[in-house]
Amino acid sequence: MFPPLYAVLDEELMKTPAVKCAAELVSAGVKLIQYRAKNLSSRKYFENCATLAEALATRSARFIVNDRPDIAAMVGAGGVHVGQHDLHPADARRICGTDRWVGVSTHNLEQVRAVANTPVDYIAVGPVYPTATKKNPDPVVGPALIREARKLTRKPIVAIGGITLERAPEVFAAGANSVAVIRDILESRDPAARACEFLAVAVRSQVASGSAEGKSRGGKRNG
Ligand code: TZP
Ligand code: MG
Repeated sequence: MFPPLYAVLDEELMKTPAVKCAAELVSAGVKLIQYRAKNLSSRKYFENCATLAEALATRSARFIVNDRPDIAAMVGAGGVHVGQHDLHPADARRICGTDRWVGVSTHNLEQVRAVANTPVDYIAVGPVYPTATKKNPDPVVGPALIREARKLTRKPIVAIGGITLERAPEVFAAGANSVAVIRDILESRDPAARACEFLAVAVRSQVASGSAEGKSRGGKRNG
């Protein structure tokens, strides 16, 4: 099963040190964690990624490095996430090998189609809703693009951009396998408790939609 919650640790929005924040989220049951830092030097980004990779190595979560396949490979991370302006997923794959995940951001159906038959491990689609987190975001795509993407690919789809606990059921119902969340978790008073709530919403949504994930948990198909 693809992890239904993808917690993204943005360096500028974390209220506790990254390693502590990551450890708390993993203890809450989060299985997929990305580190994102847009304003650090390459050297500092590498150092922080190395520290996080080491801290998470013995944990049950996969650690994804944003933007930089080279750093993901060097620190022994569990994967890399590339956008439309980063290295092409095929080149990220050459650097990261087959054991690490390569995920890619898409913002329209054409971009989804372009990666649907390439060896990426998941396709992120967004921004689904307005977001203040990403600088110069692409236009909001709404859950409609998740529905269209779902028809195009069986690869895991990760919804991103403005995802809140309240909006999560709608994107799972549209066909997302997972929600990537920054602000709603990091800015809450208790990020680990908030993550738990997301995980509970994911289970309820997947059972309600009769997805494979829901059925593997013993849920019944709805109609
Ligand atoms: N890519 C598309 S939207 C976004 C990224 C990195 C930011 C998502 O952050 P938030 O705070 O969950 O809206
Ligand atoms: Mg990027």
